[in-house]
Amino acid sequence: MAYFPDIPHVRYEGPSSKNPFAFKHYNPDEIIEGKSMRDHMRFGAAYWHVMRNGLSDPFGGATALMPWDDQSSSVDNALKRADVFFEFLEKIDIDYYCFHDRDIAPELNDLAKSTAALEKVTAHLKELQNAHGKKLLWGTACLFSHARFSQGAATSPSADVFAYAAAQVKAAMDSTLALGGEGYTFWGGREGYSTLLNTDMKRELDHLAALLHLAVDYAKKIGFKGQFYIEPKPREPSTHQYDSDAAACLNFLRQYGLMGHFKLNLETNHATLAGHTMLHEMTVAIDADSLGSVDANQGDELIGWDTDQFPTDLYLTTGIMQKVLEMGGFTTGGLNFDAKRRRESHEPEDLFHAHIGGMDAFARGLKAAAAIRADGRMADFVAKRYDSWNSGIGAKVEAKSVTLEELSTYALGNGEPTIGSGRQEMLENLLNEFI
Ligand code: XLS
Ligand code: NI
Ligand code: NI
Repeated sequence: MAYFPDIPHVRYEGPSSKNPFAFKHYNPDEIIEGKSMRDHMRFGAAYWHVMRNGLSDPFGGATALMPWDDQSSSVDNALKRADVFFEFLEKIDIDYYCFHDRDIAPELNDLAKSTAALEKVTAHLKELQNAHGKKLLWGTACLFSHARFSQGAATSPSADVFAYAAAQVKAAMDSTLALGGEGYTFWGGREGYSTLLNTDMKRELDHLAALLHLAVDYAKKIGFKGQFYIEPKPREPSTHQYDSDAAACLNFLRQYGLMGHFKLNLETNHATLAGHTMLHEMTVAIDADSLGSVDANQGDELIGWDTDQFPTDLYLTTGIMQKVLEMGGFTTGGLNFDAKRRRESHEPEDLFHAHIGGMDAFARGLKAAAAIRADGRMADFVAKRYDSWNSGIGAKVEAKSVTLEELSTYALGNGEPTIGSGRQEMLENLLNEFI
């Protein structure tokens, strides 16, 4: 272990610990609702943020110190980064990771060479996974950084660009399969438009669906059994991204016959960019039996960008874990920290503080969520609020055994309806009992 010499293995020391390199709340083996915290969370680290994000912003260059990285596009540099990453995973005690093809291996501006580099790094990652007992949550192809994708990848006006994107997806799927990846994600950063003046939206969406169908077919061919995900995001980088939110993604999947093949990978900051809360997005996905995985982060209300901050808001983590428990837990998915340090937090040890904070925040969220469920008052209130649907006229409507005329006759004979309070403030107070 050579790259973080001053950082110890991070362990659970309990809430009274003052050690900044210890978990105060995340106790991996603690059992909650019959399952260990480790298995509830299935934490993942994002290769792109941990290893490749120099922390530049639109006004300034990279600040992150990465003494192990010679900044070259050599395969050797890529292999070394993988070693650093696994030392990080080991010390922070995170079991899973996620990557883009071009995070782990260099873009060499030559498809054959880039693919060969990807294969080399993949073989090394496989050795590292075995040596450290780590697993791949999902892989993906970067179809948004290179200039060739500036006008889209699957939705490019150029069929040749589409083919190039398809080749990258094929290679990234091969690599994900080789690494036993439990999922494969499509995030359409450039799948959208800058202006409708030059855009044939119908045709572009047809092409996007075509690529996803091709990926599903290819998965069958190579025996990839992992879960496919679509990750919604409304904008940044493009003006409008087709996968703008959970509802839009689900509509797209239904329209193109892809519902059974894809679930959603929801990211908190993308929900807020879409003008929704994360809980709204999770509810929409769960109700359609389509919540797959979570990119865990949070945004900044004042900046309003996709700032990808580490999640520290306990209301947020409590809400997310309530939803995760409600759906019966993750199967292939997990909590992937798609989050970066602030530009000012440029030292390697900040990687640790950032992830420790996120893991502890989710541990507190999980405990609070389980306590709210055990208490039962919140669920009881909601159930009672809809009591009128359990019998009488409500039950008939739900059973679809009533006509509009019958409802009219019923209402005419029923007088002015009364309705109970929504009790929002009481419920907010109740929530606060657990935070
Ligand atoms: C960017 C996205 C991206 C995806 C993977 O905003 O969150 O990081 O998770 O391509
Ligand atoms: Ni993401
Ligand atoms: Ni994002």
